[in-house]
Amino acid sequence: MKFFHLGDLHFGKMLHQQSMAETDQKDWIETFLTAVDQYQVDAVVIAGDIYDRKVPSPEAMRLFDHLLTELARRDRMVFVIPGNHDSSVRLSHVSELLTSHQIYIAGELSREMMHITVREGDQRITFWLMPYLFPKAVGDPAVLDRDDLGTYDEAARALIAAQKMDPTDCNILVAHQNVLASGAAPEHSESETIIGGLGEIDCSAFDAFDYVALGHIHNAQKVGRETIRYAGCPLYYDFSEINRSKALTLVTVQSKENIQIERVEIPMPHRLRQLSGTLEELLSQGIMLKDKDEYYFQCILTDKHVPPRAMERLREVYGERLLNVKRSAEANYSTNTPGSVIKDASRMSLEEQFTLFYQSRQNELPDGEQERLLSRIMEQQERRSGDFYLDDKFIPEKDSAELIDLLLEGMEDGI
Ligand SMILES: [Mn+2]
Repeated sequence: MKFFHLGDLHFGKMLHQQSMAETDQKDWIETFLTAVDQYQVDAVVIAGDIYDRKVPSPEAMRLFDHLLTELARRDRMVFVIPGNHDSSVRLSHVSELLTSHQIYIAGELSREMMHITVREGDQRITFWLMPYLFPKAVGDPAVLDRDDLGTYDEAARALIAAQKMDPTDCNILVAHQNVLASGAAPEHSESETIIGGLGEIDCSAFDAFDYVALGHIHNAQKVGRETIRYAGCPLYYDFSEINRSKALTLVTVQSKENIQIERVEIPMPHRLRQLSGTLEELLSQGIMLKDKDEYYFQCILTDKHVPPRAMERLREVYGERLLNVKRSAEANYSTNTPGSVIKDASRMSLEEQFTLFYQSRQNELPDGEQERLLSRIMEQQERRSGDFYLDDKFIPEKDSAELIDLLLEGMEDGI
């Protein structure tokens, strides 16, 4: 059996101010479907972060609708789990009905992981769908009912140990977590929302699986062994990804012992290009460029003093494809390059953690208005209970992401 392993689609993602939903993401789906036909895959695995937001935009929902419809029309199986950006309840809406089309979407965590067995001759291949997890959710009375699961690693191991797996099956896990090989952190990209040291699970937790289809880290890579892999995000979601090649991960299961992995390159709707120079240099370079339509641009200004209307003047030459203008002093500034990973976020205040997450998601610091909104949302959430754990222990990876979503929605709604 053959399948494409995808992750981190982030439908609805904005690249700077540009929405990708009706441009690159829409085009990517068509290219991807062509690859599905060409490679005759039996299934498509999507390892979380289908959407960029827990409350996706209508455009983003239309994309996922279209992708699933087209895969069902082609009679392909689809396995989906929610990532930390997705709402498990919204993502798995009507999922039971979809199983009749061989579309399997895991929803909220449960003691028994959703799993689907496919027979190929004598070989049984079982897909285990593990929704994005954190210790408190796994310890919940509705899941394992334990209060001794302190770390993500313990939680993942406990949940896996509770599954009735047949070791003669070819067992494939689909997960969306921060997975490391003996303490070595995977290579990060700046379009992720990850703070180093948080949510780590060692890859040995997955020893029982023959292939692990991971999402969460946006750079495609293996973790430890060849058969534990991050698919990486399919499109360029940050200018730091300029030099990465984007490709699909094609997995061929010959047998439990023989799993082949190939990288399949498909055309990108646009590539990213970063240019640097003084405003005058960038303007004349822009006039000379012939293939501007193939790129999205970021310009780094090296002028000592940034000339007035720099963005506007550059846009006259580069058009809407120019997404961002930075001063060179800010160009190397980043919050989560591997060298500057923040190790102990648990000692930070909620506001500090939020600021870090906001920076890594939005590429800028929250302003006064956003901070004011944050405290208002926190006040409201503290009065409620259920969705949030702010009253008890703040879970940075989960709660900051949710707060940012709430904040962004709040800004869009004009509250
Ligand atoms: Mn992601």
